[in-house]
Amino acid sequence: MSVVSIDHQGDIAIVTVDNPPVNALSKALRQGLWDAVETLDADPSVRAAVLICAGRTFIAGADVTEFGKPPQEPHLPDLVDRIEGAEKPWIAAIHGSALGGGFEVAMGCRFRVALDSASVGLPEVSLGIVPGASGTVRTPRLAGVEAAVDLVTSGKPVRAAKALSLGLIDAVFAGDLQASAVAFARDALTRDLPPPVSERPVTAPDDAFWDDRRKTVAKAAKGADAPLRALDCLRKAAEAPFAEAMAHERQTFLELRGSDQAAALRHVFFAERAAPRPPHLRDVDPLPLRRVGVIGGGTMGAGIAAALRDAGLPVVLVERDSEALARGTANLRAIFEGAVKRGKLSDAQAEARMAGVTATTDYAALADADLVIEAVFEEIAVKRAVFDQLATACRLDAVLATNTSYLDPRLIADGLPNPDRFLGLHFFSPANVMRLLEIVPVPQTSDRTLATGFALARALNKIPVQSGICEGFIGNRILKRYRAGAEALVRQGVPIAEIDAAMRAYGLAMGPFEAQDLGGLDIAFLQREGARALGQDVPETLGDILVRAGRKGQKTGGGWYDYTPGDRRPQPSPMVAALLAGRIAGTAAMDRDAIARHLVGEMAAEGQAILDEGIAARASDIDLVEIHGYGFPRWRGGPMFASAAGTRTV
Ligand code: T1G
Ligand code: NAD
Repeated sequence: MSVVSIDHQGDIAIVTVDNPPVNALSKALRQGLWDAVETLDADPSVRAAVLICAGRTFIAGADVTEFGKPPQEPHLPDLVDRIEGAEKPWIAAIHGSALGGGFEVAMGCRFRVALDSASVGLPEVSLGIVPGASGTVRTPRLAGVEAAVDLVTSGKPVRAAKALSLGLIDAVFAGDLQASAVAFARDALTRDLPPPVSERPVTAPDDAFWDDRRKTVAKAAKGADAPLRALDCLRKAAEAPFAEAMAHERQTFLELRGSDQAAALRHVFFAERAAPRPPHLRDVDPLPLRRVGVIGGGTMGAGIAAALRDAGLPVVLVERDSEALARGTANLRAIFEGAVKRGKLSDAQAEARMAGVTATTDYAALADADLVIEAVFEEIAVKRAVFDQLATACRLDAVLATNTSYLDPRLIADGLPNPDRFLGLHFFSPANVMRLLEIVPVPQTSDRTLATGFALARALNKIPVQSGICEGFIGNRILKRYRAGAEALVRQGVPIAEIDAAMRAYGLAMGPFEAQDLGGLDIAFLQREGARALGQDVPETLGDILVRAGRKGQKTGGGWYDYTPGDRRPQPSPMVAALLAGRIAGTAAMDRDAIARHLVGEMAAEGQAILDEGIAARASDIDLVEIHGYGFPRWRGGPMFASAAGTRTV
């Protein structure tokens, strides 16, 4: 089957690309398009060409699977130039997403038209590279430099209407795209054609513009190289001749394509596509999700309910009594009001979110729920009582889930009728923001129940990772090892502030001690105390000493650091030094790279143990947990990838 075919509607040629699943620009496709230009240039009956794609989307970019291999001719920038130089004008007809090389091919066309549901973008920086086929050089010539900077350095696509307003496309249609594109072509031929995109003028902003953008792009990039390199390419495009700017872009693209950051980001790209589709569930139909119950309107329950409402799912929010229900409802409303304040939601949308919530203390309201997620106190007796009520209130086929962080979900399943419909669904706080969802089956969990957990993740745009049962599952177990490793360095005399600074320099939003002060030292302390109460041997940690001294973090004015009221900046604490004096062996100097390498190695060592025990299915799943649950820098690939690659650089 040819990936490119040519039909005719009178004097308009229809060039159709068909390269499933996303029409990626493989070598065969690039060659097919090159040949199509040659064929149509030689056909006197053809006056214009419409480039359209079969399947779910326009060309979604270069073929990422080819990235690890030497580039093969025809190279994409040459193909884009060949299309632009065709004797007959080409019109790109876009549906789905025209991304990366796909949009670059469209910019080689004389015109671009799109369905109103389509989007266009240049996501290359999310793969650690810059556009490599004129994206940084043609985009400013269509949309102007300012819009091009936003599009290229963010990597975020824009919808058709916005693309039209920016000048990235020339028309937006509803309905039959091909027919509309052919009519557009015929109409365009009745007038003088605009110049090819490469010949259109671009206005160069002043130095102040570039200085300002460098600051904002660097801040958003958080250590990733590609966005700033893309900014340099865009400045070249604004200030240098087209050919010189193209050469600069190509050189930058080839350099970054072989970089550690690009390798790490490609690893994450494929990991994010493997995790949501475990092979053993490929042919298993999930339970349809039409109505979801949430038990508990506290920190997690409100966040989970918000995530469900954001996905358009009706929610039944159940609390233990009317006062708690009022608090829970207020928690949920506060989340949407915050979104309105940030401009993410309109007032009407926030109201619609709340209108889809049935708030009640009556479990009978769950009679038609397809799924119920429990998020009540982290106490097994409380949870068991809740599931006793769910067992009678819910349909026998309703999926029942616990959001517990540390309790063994088997302790709940064992007392439950139809335990095949039970599993753990471990959300991360804030549950309507963090994309990670640890899916924890118990031995009785059926494949259909498990498939429903993965279907929920898809519906909520979450990254699902299946976890076996151990203390803390995957993420919190690695967090415990990471924190123990950091405390061990403190005991060796490495300053607390140095450790935090090292992990921030590595790319984390904050270091292990700052993070505990923000979240509260008492959460983990209570978990350790609970284990000790059950007779487990849990050695004292430095954190225990601080909590016992009343230092629970920012919420008590001090934890690992001191805080002056109203100022969240951490300050080294003489009190902490005194409290820990007997446990710190002098002072130890350790450079920040070594600190980061050591602590990432500790995470990876625990990850390897998790793999060896079969708690996680693959190392890349562990990387996803750290990236999407704990803010591990994406451009490092995750602790497993970074540690394996760590023989190169940290
Ligand atoms: N190359 C190869 N395979 C790809 C691919 C790509 N660019 N994009 C997706 N796939 C595969 C994916 O692995 C999965 O395979 C299947 O398609 C469905 O993907 C020169 C150099 C297009 C919005 O970064 O954003 O162009 O697991 O589950 O949710 O400047 O895929 O089924 O076997 O994501 O409907 C720039 C990346 C490349 C686009 C569709 N382009 N893809 O989302 O499906 S760099 C991108 C996406 C570039 C030029 C540079 C999404 C999508 P499998 P999916 P989806
Ligand atoms: P929380 O104290 O904020 O909220 C618990 C809620 O449960 C309260 O509103 C309480 O009124 C309600 N509740 C108690 N008994 C109930 C009953 N019988 N029926 C209905 N509602 C009842 O606690 P949280 O932080 O939201 O944690 C809830 C669960 O989520 C725990 O199992 C916790 O381990 C887990 N979890 C917490 C986090 C986190 O960061 N806080 C992250 C992941 C998972």
